[in-house]
Amino acid sequence: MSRVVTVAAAQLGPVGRDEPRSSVVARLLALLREAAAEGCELVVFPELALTTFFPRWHIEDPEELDAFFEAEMPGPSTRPLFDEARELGVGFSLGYAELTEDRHRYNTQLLVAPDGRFLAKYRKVHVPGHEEPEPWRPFQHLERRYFEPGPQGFGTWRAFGGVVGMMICNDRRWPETYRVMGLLGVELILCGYNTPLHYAPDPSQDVLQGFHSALVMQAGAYQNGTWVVASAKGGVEEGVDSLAQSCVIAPSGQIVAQAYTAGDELVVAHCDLDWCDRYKKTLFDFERYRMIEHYGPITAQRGATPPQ
Ligand code: CDT
Repeated sequence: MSRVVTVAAAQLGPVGRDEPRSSVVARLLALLREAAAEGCELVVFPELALTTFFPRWHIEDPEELDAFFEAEMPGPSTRPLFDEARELGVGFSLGYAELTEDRHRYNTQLLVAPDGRFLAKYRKVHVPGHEEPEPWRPFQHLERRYFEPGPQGFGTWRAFGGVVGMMICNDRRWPETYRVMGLLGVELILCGYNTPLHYAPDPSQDVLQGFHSALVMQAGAYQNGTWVVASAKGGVEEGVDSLAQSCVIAPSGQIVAQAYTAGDELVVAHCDLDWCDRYKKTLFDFERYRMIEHYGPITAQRGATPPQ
């Protein structure tokens, strides 16, 4: 039986600070319908897909902040997406700001089956940026103020005929993200991101944003023998330019499809999950070749300890 999954990274262009959920959901629905028409079984939307990237502001009014979060999923404004996806028989993965009943806040990504069943929830582990406002920056990156790290860590789930994992934006820069999922047998990693092109602590990285994003995901895919589907919210959002370049990466590490705009765009690829074993059962046969007796520091310490 073939294990080809047709996937789409459903890239979004900018979402305005005042853009209502209904307008964003209408954009998601348009991408979903286009994906269904192209035979996609799975559509991957970006990180925090329902709103503007609000961590760029110091929001002091708790009500204003809450308005960027979803206390219910699906809620009244997102239900049409769930209904339409089930109707079309298309699964999807959606990033959003989650406010739990006991008021914990997570940067979250959901996985929903083509029949509408809830399959999995992932909460971002690597939360970047800063906790306190830093007025010297042209814009803030206050993710660490607004989100707790996901306490459940990484996971993989049987879905779409294979083993699926999720990561969110900054997670993609850390090799541990891929390796943990690799050790859980991952074959298809779904990732949403919002990556500003300007990195205030070291602007020399600005021109390298596209290179670094591709570099880490291509390496992670290859070293773990997995597909990666990466979906951006790109373009100039509220004056801040963000990386587009949504893409699909094969277990060979090659980019097999990539966005060519910074707006709403579907990036479709046919992912043969059996291709993963070419890497998982050869060069990266973990059971045979990993040398875990030498990897202790990876989980025993957080920071580097150079020699005296
Ligand atoms: N959303 C997100 O995680 N963005 C970060 C920006 C860099 S850290 C301020 C990223 O890794 O792309």
